[in-house]
Amino acid sequence: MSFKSVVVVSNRLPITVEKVEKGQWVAHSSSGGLVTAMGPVLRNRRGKWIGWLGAQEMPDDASLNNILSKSSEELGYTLIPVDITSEEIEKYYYGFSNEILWPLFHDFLSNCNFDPQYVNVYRKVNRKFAQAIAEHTGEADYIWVQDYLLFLVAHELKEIGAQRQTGFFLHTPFPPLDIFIKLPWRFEMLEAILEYDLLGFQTERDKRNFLRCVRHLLKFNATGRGNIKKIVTKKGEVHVGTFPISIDFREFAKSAATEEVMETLRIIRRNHGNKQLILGVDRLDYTKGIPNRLRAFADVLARYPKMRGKTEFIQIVVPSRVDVDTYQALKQEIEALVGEINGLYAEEGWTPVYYMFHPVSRTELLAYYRACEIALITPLKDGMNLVAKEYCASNIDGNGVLILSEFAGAAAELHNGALLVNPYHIEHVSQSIYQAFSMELDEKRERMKKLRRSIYKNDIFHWVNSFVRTSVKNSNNVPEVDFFVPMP
Ligand code: GDG
Repeated sequence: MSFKSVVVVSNRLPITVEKVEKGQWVAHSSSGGLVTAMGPVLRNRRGKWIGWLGAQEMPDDASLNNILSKSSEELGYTLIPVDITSEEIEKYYYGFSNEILWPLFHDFLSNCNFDPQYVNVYRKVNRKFAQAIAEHTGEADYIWVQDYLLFLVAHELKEIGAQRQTGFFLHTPFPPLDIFIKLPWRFEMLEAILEYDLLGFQTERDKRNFLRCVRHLLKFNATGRGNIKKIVTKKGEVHVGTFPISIDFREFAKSAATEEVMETLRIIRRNHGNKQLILGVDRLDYTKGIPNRLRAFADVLARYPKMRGKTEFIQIVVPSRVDVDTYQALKQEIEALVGEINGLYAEEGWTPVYYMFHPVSRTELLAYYRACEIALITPLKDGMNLVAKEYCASNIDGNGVLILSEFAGAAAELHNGALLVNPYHIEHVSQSIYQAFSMELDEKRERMKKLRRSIYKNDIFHWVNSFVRTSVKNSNNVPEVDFFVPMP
């Protein structure tokens, strides 16, 4: 048999729908790295993407069909929506996924709400995804499932008797045994994960944590040398590997040089004078370490008075889950810290922290990447952190400095050029900010060259191809010639 087509399955489809005037619906395409990378693979084989439309209110049938066929035609592959009710979203998405798995997998055990009502709905929605796959794909299709919201899909496919080759990629970290073991449904979850044919993790650390949980809790040992390990279970065999996700390097480097970005860059430089700019860009989330970062910035201003008036910290926070108490409290903590620092140090012509609580356009984001001499990326834990890679790819002048948390997946690849910090060690982060502020141009260039070379070599196309190649190699299926993404 040969693989006929690739089918990507993720919680969200790569479009969002919006109701505009007179009850009309419009679709907007998403532009993340995953969408860019999967596009050519899916187009080549007339593939499919299965996911939730993300709308609280569903369009009527006629509008839905219209939107889906138009978007599918534009994208060059078929979009298949999974219908999830708002009650299911509450318990599967906000509940089990984001109040249990998200904090647990980022080592925030105290943020977990192990509400027993959530798990059944999580199972039910994973079953819905499996049913959509069974209905819209065939045995010769390759099913590639994304992220922690859909751990049970391979298991549910088997339960309903649908034979498929499946791969799974985890975008978040995988926690150490001591933390994973606290999950009340740890055995069920681990056994279900092992029902995929290939499992991909962001880093060696995550793969090692996973294999240790499997060994300790289920008594299965992994075999094999090198990246890809094999585990034989009672139900079959599964391969496990590390596949660090990346970005479309060339696209970022090209876009960063456009006239539109240059124009915005000039405006930013004009508005901030000749200060050394430090940048932070994050979704509002307790894993991103924004308060610690602000404390480190306050510390560096206190320790090195000569930095006052000469540096500014631009922090962009993209609103997320603001109606949840923990997130609201985090927002207040951030805003209180920004107020304190500005209150203490601001003077005529200088505001130390320039804070935005809204997303910026892609053009503005690229212009900020170019304008800021230092990127301060200090998550307390992160699967990868694409902002770190985007900052370097957009740094076409080659003189930026990346300060990066040891606990971001990206640190595994970028440790040679970045200044690595422990985000919990405020004084160390503060020292690193000072080191970056006073670094000689030659050293900056040397470091940035290493960073850019590594991201260029291991870009998003490399990520897709290595995952798909491993799937093909470890299955009995012969690949079709155009199964891989053509390298740009
Ligand atoms: C998960 C894992 C892993 C941010 N602000 C703006 C904006 N962004 C874009 C960035 C970047 C993306 O959002 C954020 O990506 P991250 O990787 O940092 O984080 P998560 O969303 O948490 O993603 C993570 C990732 O999956 C991939 O596997 O790296 O660890 O948690 O692309 O550019 N874009 C625009 N305006 C903004 O204000 N236009």
